[in-house]
Amino acid sequence: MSTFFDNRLKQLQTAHSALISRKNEPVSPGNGIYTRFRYPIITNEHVPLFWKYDLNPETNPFLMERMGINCTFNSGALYWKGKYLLCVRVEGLDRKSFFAIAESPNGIDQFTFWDYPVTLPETEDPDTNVYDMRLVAHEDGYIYGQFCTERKDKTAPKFDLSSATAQGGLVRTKDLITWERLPDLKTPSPQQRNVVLHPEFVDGKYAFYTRPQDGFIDTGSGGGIGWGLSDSMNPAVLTRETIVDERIYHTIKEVKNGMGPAPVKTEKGWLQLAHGVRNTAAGLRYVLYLFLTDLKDPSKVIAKPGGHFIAPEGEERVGDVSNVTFSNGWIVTEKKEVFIYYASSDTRMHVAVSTVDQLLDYVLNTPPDGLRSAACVEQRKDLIRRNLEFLKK
Ligand code: M1P
Repeated sequence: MSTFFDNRLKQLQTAHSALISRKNEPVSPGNGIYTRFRYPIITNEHVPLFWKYDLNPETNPFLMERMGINCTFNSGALYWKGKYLLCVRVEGLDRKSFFAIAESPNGIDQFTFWDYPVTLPETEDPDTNVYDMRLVAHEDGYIYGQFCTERKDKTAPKFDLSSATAQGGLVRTKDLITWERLPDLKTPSPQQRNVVLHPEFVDGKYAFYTRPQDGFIDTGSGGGIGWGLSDSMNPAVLTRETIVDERIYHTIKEVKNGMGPAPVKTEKGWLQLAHGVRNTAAGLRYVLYLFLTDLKDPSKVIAKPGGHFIAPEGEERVGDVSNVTFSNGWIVTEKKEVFIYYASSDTRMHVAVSTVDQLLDYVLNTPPDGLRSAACVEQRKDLIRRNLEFLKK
């Protein structure tokens, strides 16, 4: 091995190990709803060196990257065999995404990737791109993955190389190594993204949150987050979609919204994490919001705080698609801590930590969106009045 190659390899290894072993730090005092952490938990620099470099000095004397990684984001999450697992959307420099499992002993740092990415079987209509896997341990005993499968729109004119179609891809596994591909979810809508399987049977059926959309980007007549029931997972077919959480003018979810991870069951209802999108002069802004649905009927909203729950802050605001926070994974521990995994600007992964009690307090006691400036200022005046009276005592 040449001295040059040897030195460069050592430098790369030292930097990589320092990054993987770096301790994360809570950012205080925070907002009392959750605690953010100082460092992103997974970036493109976290992937193993042997995914990017040819480590043989004879075939790669300059030790250059042969297959770089662009970003690591939108990750499904699962607590499994005592480890915090993320199913990360990894995007190569070639713009194709694939899935890879990274694990951590504590959920906030030391995330390391398993040696190989996920081998995802294809259907007879191969996916061009796959992304945003939700991992759901269903009560039927399988771990299901729901992801977006994107293919070129075959009906588009020849010169149009951008039009695509999005559908709900489905896989299942028992060991997170061997995956069985199921037919794509069938729904009444032309396209689907942000499909999420509810973890329990509802009326003896598999229940899905959907996001009906007319086009690849625009939801068009798709009114918000949808809901439907299927007799089976193979194939999963929804003959009817109803709207659970609608898009509303001049709110954080005016342009579109979509379910995040599968909901968390609590004594007061199902905690639901979703993203809402609005348009601005600088492009779309994606924020996260939280709401609660009924324990018996998870499609019935029973508490809906106004405004966003998490929005991009500081460095999170900038990336490949700036001004975006997106979440498709969270983990609840036996101690009822909640690890919320979110990506910023389609570039890197972060964690925010809360508890079931804090999140229930948030959803049950945050005023709903007043929908008009005058109503919102009255809500705030009420808070101010109560505080000033309390402080006088
Ligand atoms: O670029 C922001 C997000 O855009 C899409 O989400 P939605 O379907 O709600 O618009 C997805 O491509 C998502 O991966 C991406 O983070």
